[in-house]
This record gives sequence, structure tokens and C-alpha cells, in this order.
Amino acid sequence: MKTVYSDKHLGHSGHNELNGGRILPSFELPSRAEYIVARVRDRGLGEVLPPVEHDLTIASKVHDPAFLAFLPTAWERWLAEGNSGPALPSSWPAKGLRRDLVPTSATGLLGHYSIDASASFVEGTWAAVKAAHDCALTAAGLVAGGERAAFALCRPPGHHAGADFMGGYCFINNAAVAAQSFLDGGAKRVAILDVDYHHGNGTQQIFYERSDVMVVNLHADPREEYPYFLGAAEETGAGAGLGFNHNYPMPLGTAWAGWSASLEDGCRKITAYDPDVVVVSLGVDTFEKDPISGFKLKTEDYPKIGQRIAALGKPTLFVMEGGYAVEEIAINTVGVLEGFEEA
Ligand code: OKP
Ligand code: ZN
Repeated sequence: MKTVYSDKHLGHSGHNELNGGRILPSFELPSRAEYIVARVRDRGLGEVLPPVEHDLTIASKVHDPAFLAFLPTAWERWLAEGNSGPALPSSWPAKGLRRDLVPTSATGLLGHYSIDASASFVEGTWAAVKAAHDCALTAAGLVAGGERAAFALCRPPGHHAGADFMGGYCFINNAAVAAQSFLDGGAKRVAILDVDYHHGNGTQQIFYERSDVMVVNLHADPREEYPYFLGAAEETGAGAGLGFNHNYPMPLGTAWAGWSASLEDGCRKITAYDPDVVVVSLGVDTFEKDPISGFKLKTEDYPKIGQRIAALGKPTLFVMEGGYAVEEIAINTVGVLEGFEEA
């Protein structure tokens, strides 16, 4: 399968996050995408293409236009307020505060549009975010054009970003934009299968009241793990979307036996839905050696994930999400893709 990749992600570097009470360098490093693209080439997975630039028309159908308008300005507005280092919020419209009071301050706006202090801006962040968005749409175009599958090597990731918020290293929800593009291109139903270790709260929120996108999420139980405040099994959708959201929270320490049982159940839900296309939010932070995660999947398990997804028998777009054990993420990510290709 073809991979769509842009080196503009390299500008999203030197950013940080609030972690364990300290502001630390982000775990979401440029080397992640570099290891993966090198492995794609070494293994001869297929051509590596640059993205075609797209405007934000499709993104505006899954994100608030005011939020999208803020993202390209955040860094310069942060600097204009006298800050120098990476931009992070420090105050949020949490309990007891107003969400409709939109600040004019950059610091205030970062809080207004964030769920946490881990989607940090540096000078090259917007260009990287836009390029990741373009990678997702370009790879989606390959699948819409008849390819069996494609891989959008997006960095930064997207699944924690919702209609009007960023967080968890995510700014634009690349998988959601891709799903919307398939619908705009004539698909009737799209399934998103999120196999990242963390619950894809943004993806769930964007499609929660819609029946044209089924969202299936496999993740660490949010009572124990980030993002903490969404991702329970009882969240099954609302309104027209009732019955089209499926969460599989699993305890810390989950290994292949437990994880694959959730994958099997989630895949059956997708088959019953009979989508025109499947979008996989591909995180490999389920790996036993991942530095920020608590599942126990092994390298040999990743091709089996790809095989099970292939058995859905649908055109498939893989969109990169998390995975932080930087050397092994390339082996595990390409392992999923090769498992799919060989099935
Ligand atoms: C993004 B993705 C860990 C702090 C967690 C945010 C994690 C975002 C994960 N002690 N900070 O889903 O891989
Ligand atoms: Zn993750």
C-alpha cells in the first residue's frame, strides 16, 4: 500500500507537555515518524508520496471554524503576549466557569480550546498540523479512488482533538476529517476503528450524534488512564447516533488475549454496520514497552491486528495516531500494515 508522508512534521519539535507535575519535553517526538517512514521504505511496503494540499472545507464540517481559525495564529499570538517558550494553556473553562466567554488573550484562548496541557505549539506546529491533515485527505483520496488501502503517516496525531478542542498531542482530528471526506465523496457509512491505547475522545465527540460514522474504540479504562473523562462502555451514542458508538475499555496490563477479544467484538459491530470504508486510527502505544502506556501487546501481535482488519473486507485507510517506544513503533506499525497486506 502507498504511504502519504510530509517532512513538514519535523518543524513540530521542541514542544512540551505537563506530565507528572513537571513541564517535560513531549513524548510525541519527530523521530516517531522518521522511524516509521524509514521502515516503510526498508520493507518495501509501497510508494511514499507527499500530500496534496487541501483547504479546510472538509475539516470545517467536523471542527468549529473559529477553532480552525485560531490554530494557525496561536504561536504568533502567544509570542505577542511576551512569551518565548512553547505555548501551553494554564487555565481552562472547567467546573463553575463559562465556556461561552471567549477570551481575547492567547493564553486564555489556549485554555478555551484545550482539554489539557499536552498539545503544545512551537513555531512549526501549524505547518505540521496542516501537513498531517493533508496527508490524511490525500491518503483518503487514494482509497476513494479504488486502492484497497493506504497509510496516512500523520504527525501530530489527531484522535484526542474534537470539534472545538485540542489536547493529548492532537490539534486537528485527521481520522475524522478523512471519514468526512469519504462521506462527501459519496460513501453512505464509514466506520472508524481506533486501536490506540488511549480513548479517542475527540473522534467519539465529533460523531456522537451521527449515524453515518460508527466509532469503535479499544483503549485503557479511562478511570485509570488518560483522557480520564470519556471512554466508558455505557457511552453508546446519542440522538441519531444512538447505537453507533462502541467503547471497549480494558484494564491496565491487558495483553493479546483480552485485547484481541475486544478487537473481535468491535470488528463484528463493524461488519453488522456494513460500512463503505473503514478508517483505522492506528496507535501502537498498546506495546508492552511503550513508555507512557500500560498494555502488554508484543511485536508478534501487530500483524494479527492487520489480518483481522483485512478480514473485514472493506477499503481501508490507516491513519497514524500514538506509539512512543520510538524504535519499536516502526516495526509494530509496519507490522500491522504488512499483516493487512498479506491477508
Ligand atoms: C496521545 B495518543 C502521561 C501523560 C499523558 C497525554 C497523552 C496523550 C496520548 N503520563 N499525556 O493517544 O497516543
Ligand atoms: Zn495513545
